[in-house]
Amino acid sequence: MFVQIHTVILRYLQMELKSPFTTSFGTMKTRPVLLVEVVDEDGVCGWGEGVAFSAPWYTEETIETTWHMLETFLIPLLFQAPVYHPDELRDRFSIVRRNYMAKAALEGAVWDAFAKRHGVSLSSALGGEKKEVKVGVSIGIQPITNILKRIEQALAEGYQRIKIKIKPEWDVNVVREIRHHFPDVPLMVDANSAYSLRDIDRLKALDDYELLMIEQPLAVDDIVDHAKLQAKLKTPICLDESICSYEDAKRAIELKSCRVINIKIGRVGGLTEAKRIHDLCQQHHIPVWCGGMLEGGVGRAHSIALATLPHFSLPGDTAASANYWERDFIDPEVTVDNGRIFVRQQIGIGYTVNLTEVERRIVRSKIYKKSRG
Ligand code: OSB
Ligand code: MG
Repeated sequence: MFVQIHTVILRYLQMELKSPFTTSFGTMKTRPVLLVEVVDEDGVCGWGEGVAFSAPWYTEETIETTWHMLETFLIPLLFQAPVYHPDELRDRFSIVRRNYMAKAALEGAVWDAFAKRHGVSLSSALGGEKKEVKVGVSIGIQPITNILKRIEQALAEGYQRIKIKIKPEWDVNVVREIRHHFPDVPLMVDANSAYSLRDIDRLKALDDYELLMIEQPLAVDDIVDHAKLQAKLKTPICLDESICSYEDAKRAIELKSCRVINIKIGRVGGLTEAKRIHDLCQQHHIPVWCGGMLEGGVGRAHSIALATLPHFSLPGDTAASANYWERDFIDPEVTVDNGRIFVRQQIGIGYTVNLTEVERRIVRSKIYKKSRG
């Protein structure tokens, strides 16, 4: 059995976040979403989501570069030949350097179509086993009283760990205050690369607060300095932005640049690569968890399916739809029950895309068709 895609539809949606999200880099109030729909010869559909933002602060990609890469290179490559297994796309797309979020968006849609053709859930197609996944929340930079309120609310909803964003001078003081109110809460921090080794004293001061991990403290491309820092910290370092491939993970593990890895489908170029990194980390006893990119429902569904793989042992960032949106564009919306998401067993991603909700937010869309012959 194979999937021959003959139509791809790209849709650019503008979503409004319920509350602004601030990281060490800046604030987001809206979230553009690139929805990718693929249709095969028998009319089977698959859905993927591009997770690049409108500006290149997290990685070099933006929603516009993603669109360009898909239109000019990746969709034509997909049309070129049938896909017997989505794992083949990693090689087929490798003639395009990097542009991982663009690749992941299209590959994810093919994975969904592939699972649907085989009559299985995306989770089983990937080899996932778990029937529920554990999740936490990521809380942006905001006045400390708001952070404390958000934590209280998240714990009441059962979320299994709290992550806060930090930046220089908004770190030890905030963590100390949180620990004062919540001495035992599973807590971690994410710096999105805001520090350098010159800040080592600030980072070492965080060692006193029983943090689960410090996510991406240093430069995106510097696993050498991360290794130096990890050697001086008790707290595990978790790499996010630095790990864009299996090779990156291999090098970081070898250099001891981190003790935990956050896997995001978009950042590593798709589900196939995410699974390879998962397997590598399993071999090396490096715990992994599934990161988030403030996704819409389709991206959220893909993350849930990935997190059912056995070595995803730590709670991920895939919170409920209602944590981000007044109304997500999938049915049902993603809900969290006592810090767990129950994995839907329907075929493919297990959620349906609500085209009425999609239409309300469309900025533009375009249909691409495979030429005959
Ligand atoms: O660094 O993990 C990150 C959001 C946008 C970009 C990068 C990151 C994040 C988050 C939130 O931390 C994750 C989520 O809730 O989806
Ligand atoms: Mg991060």
